[in-house]
Amino acid sequence: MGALLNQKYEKLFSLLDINGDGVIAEDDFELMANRVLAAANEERTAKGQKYADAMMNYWRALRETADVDGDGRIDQEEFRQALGRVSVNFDTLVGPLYQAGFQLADRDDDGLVGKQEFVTVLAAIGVPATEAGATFDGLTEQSGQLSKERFMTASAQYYRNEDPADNASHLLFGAL
Ligand SMILES: [Ca+2]
Ligand SMILES: [Ca+2]
Repeated sequence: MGALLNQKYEKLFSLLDINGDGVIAEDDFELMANRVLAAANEERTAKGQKYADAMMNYWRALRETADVDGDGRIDQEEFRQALGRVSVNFDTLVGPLYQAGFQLADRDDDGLVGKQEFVTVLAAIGVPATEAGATFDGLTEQSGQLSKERFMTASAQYYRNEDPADNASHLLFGAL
């Protein structure tokens, strides 16, 4: 595995292990969903429910692929090995989570997310606000509006690593 992809996977692992106990488990996903929904003020909306569902679906897919011994916990090495397999099916397994996340951030549903909306959601999953702001500027080339298409391209790039030159996508979750 390339060094860059490895760094990105380590970054993802550290964010997903939101309670910091060294393994990824269902409680991390519950905590993350709750934080994001609270930050977006969508705790009791259809949009919020869609996001929470997408997050649990992602967790189930990850568990099925990664949790070889079936104890419900995924350590860093299991995560690294499984993510490549999950990411092959980005559109069906991972994509829906990012779509739901984008919709959550897109308060007025016009298909565009502003910087503050973006930073709010990323800060809720543990990305420092300054790094999230820099990521937003990179993804949007300073245009101030992030389109759903650009966000989905960047999130797929983050996992698939098909275009090493797409620097903005590598920084999707902050500095590596
Ligand atoms: Ca954990
Ligand atoms: Ca919008």
